[in-house]
Amino acid sequence: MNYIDEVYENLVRKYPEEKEFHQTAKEVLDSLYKVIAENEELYRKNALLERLVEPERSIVFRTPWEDDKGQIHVNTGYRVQFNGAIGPYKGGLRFHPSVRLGTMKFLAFEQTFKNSLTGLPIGGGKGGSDFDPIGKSDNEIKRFCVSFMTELYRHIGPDRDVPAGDLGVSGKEIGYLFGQYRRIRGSYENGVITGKDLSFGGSKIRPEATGFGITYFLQEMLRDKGEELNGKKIAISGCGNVAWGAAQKMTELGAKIVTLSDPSGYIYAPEGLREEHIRYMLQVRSANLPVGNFSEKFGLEFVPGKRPWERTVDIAVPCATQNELDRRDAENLVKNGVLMICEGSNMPCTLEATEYFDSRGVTLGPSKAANAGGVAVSALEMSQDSIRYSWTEKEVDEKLHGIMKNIFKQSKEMSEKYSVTLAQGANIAGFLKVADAMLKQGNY
Ligand code: NDP
Ligand code: 2IT
Repeated sequence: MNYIDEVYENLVRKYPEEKEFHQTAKEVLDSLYKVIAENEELYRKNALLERLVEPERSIVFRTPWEDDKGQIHVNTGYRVQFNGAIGPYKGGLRFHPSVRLGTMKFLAFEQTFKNSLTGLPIGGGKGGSDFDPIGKSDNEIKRFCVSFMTELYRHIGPDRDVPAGDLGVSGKEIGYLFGQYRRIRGSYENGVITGKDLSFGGSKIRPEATGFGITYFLQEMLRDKGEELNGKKIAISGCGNVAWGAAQKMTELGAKIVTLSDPSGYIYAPEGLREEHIRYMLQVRSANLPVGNFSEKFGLEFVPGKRPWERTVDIAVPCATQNELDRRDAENLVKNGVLMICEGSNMPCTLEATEYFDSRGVTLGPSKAANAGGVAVSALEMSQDSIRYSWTEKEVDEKLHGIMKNIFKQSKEMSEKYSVTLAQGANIAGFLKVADAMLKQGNY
């Protein structure tokens, strides 16, 4: 049997429950056929692919915490240290009730290739918990973060593993987590976590970085097709950190953002979001308000229980969560003339949706490449913490812009070299660097 198919079948047999991990593994492995064929004997002999799909380490721990009434609850904490060949494990923490080990493995696997694409020395990791921050008081969130870090601290460090935020984890939680780490360690190692406030070693532009990076990547995709962002009608999903950064930069560059969403439905702004709407997104995110509030406050149309993909737009930019755009959504978008898709959230398109876009010639900017700006600025935050210095907004933004352009360039070059899609080109570029480092370091 073909080496790639063999590795994939074994992993499905070994971990039958981990559907999201199967999905990302299949997507990546399927893009490597031509690359593996060039050197199959070497890769097989070194069990390179078997090692690539098995995390170096998965840590699972009990996280008890006390609610405001004195009742104790128990959640499960995770940290998957997937691949440390090119640098310390790096990746966010997700607090969401859907989190399981398989979710963490899928995200940490994706992170390995994404981090490699940034060109910066960071390995792949991800962590989190099935804790649901929605409906919790500030004190409950704080007690949860303290408990989570009281176990996590022994597995992380500025040269070892560096967490950050993700879905459900933003600056506030990062502050509580770092405070507890510092207390336990008794030394000021602020490079241990990124996404910090500016007052204790955070980087300028980190909150905006993922969304700005998506915009810069989209600009490259458009330029490549002889198009420009100015005047484009764009559907964004989600209403959190990533959606906010993307809406802000795309609007500044002349695009019209016509939708935002959450699990309850979406809002429609036919003339495009205005500055006051984008500012209000921050309040919605921090107070966990439903997007329907845009309707009460600004009179925008709210469509309950539906996704934004039913609208006629030039570009779709999913920024909420995994598998939020399926084959039916893809058919709708194509029927309505969508030009391209730029993925903001991790793995937003199902495999069937991606295949459909490919079959209809719709270019897809893959999340591993398009949303790498967040982790890239996290790595720049680590650099600033190491040299005990802080770069200006302009300096960080310019570095981010250069990194995103370079990610597009690498992905495009690989897609041309191997006659594959842009998404597959990104996987190949990310893979080659990690594989090279793994082979040169022996058999770990
Ligand atoms: P946030 O928690 O800030 O925001 C997530 C948003 O998506 C919220 O508005 C949330 O609504 C909404 N949402 C969640 N689940 C669904 C769903 N099933 N259907 C519709 N809307 C949903 O997270 P981020 O913005 O940080 O992350 C969004 C995505 O981007 C994730 O996939 C994350 O992994 C990825 N990402 C994040 C980076 C970062 O730096 N933060 C970097 C790169 C990728 P509600 O709050 O009501 O649930
Ligand atoms: O998915 C991601 O790239 C993130 N959540 C950001 C990770 C990071 O370490 O900044």
